[in-house]
Amino acid sequence: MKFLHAADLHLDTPFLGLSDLPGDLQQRLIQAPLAALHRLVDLALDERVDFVLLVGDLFDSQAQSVQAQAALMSELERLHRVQIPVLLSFGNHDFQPDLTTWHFPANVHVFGPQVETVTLTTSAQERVAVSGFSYGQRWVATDPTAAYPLKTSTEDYHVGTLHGQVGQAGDHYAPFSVGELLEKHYDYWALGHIHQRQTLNAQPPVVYAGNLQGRHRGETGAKGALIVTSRGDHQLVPTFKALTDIVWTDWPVSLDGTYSRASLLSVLSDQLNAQATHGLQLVSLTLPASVHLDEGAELALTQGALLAQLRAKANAHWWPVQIERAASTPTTPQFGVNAATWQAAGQQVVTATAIADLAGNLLNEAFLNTALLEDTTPEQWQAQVMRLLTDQYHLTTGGANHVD
Ligand SMILES: [Mn+2]
Repeated sequence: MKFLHAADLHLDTPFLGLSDLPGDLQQRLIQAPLAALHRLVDLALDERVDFVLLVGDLFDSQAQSVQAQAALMSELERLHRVQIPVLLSFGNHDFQPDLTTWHFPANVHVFGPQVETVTLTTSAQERVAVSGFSYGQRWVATDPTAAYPLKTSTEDYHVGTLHGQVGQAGDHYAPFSVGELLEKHYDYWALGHIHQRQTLNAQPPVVYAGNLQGRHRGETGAKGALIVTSRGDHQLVPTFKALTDIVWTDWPVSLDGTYSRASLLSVLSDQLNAQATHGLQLVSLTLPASVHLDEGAELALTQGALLAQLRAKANAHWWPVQIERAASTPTTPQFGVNAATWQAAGQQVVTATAIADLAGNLLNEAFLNTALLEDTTPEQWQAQVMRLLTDQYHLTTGGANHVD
């Protein structure tokens, strides 16, 4: 059997912080999630999959644009026409208190707020059970694993779908442990929520498909979906398929010697022209700490003129989002705390719960709500807060750990 595992489509994603982008690139980017969805359906048709799993966060928010809704419906209809079932759930971004307002094509099963199991028969006459649930509210703070049934002997395969992340009861995104998932004896766990594609267990696979389209410079690299195929030994094996040609890239530039504004500009644009030859790369450049810039180049870098001039040289395949210089590694602590102590303090103070408590009623503000709904792990929150602190107060910790 063969199925498609995708998650975190975020069809209405706002792509914050790109107001400087030229109009045509901005339009391409705004259309990118819908274009990726169209390619996803193309892929399902080409691969003749037995079914499609969409594991939460189809939309960026609880209320959607008519355009995104219509696009999703018409893409699901394409699958309906060839009788490919779709099993989908809503996640923390697009949680739905009332599923009765949705009218999907007949090939679509929407998981309800309680874990339920659907049984399908593949083209090879295998029986496949698929279990999952949707978010009915913004947070699911209990471990959902107990509600998933064990695999039974009447099924050839059992697939779990789960939008959440590893954590403890009280965490906001359906906290689970990999061990608990494995105890269900499923053949595959299709995860959503974390936007970075990753494998939590190799066999049976417990896998995040990642999101369909990177939405900001923190979501780098190829994005797409997984085609999962059964092998002769009954194991299920996921294969990544890229579905977007607009990719965010971190680029540590290699530079050597001394540069004027003009020579720096030409070496950067030459290297970008050579490196980015297809699709569109939204590039965050980092100059090495050791590079020597003359006065004019230094001023152009710090005041933004260098970025503006590089943007003027951009072609259809690359766009510089920002240019930074790598922080030089300090050799002596400036405030008498070592890196390990600093990290330990951060872990205690900066927790998802603490941040949610601090936010309180501010969660009613849409923009803050969106920021908090970002799929940020406690480690990422810690890194971000600690980085802000170090930047703000020019703190250093002896350089043992680069916070990134
Ligand atoms: Mn998401």
